[in-house]
Amino acid sequence: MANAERTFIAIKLDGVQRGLVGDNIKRLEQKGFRLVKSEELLKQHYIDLKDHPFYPGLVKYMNSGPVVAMVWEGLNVVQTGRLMLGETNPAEPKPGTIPGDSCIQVGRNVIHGSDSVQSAEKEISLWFKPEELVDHKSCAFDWIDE
Ligand code: DAT
Ligand code: MG
Repeated sequence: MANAERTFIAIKLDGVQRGLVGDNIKRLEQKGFRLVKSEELLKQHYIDLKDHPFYPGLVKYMNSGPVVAMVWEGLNVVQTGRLMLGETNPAEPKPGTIPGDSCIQVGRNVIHGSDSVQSAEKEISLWFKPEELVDHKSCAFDWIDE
């Protein structure tokens, strides 16, 4: 590919603390730079669906480009995250949910969230080494949680 120079970019702790992660990524996307980091873990990630006819297509699609993998934390984050993510199938849209507002195809539903605390634990350990997960207290914590 032409213009394939690459750089490493990290949003630093003050950017994280100040809630500027999304805005900084948005600026790079808007400029037209391409996100490169790719993970080859998708077969394993979706292994429970291996008997479904859509499994090979799902893995192929998920492996065809970079994925932004994150771990988020907070009160009831698994269940509330799933509510924000809405139905798996965006043909049954719930306006206000992420897929409900951004997609039309079940196989192109933009965002994944673990469906239980147990699968979250499994998925987090598949995608990240324990030492990559930094325990820190956000400066906003006391204004959000108690
Ligand atoms: P979820 O992602 O809501 O946990 P899932 O685990 O059943 O749902 O499915 C995982 C992904 O597989 C889903 O995000 C998109 C794809 N998928 C599910 N059902 C599908 C179908 N009937 N046809 C094509 N892709 C499907
Ligand atoms: Mg699932």
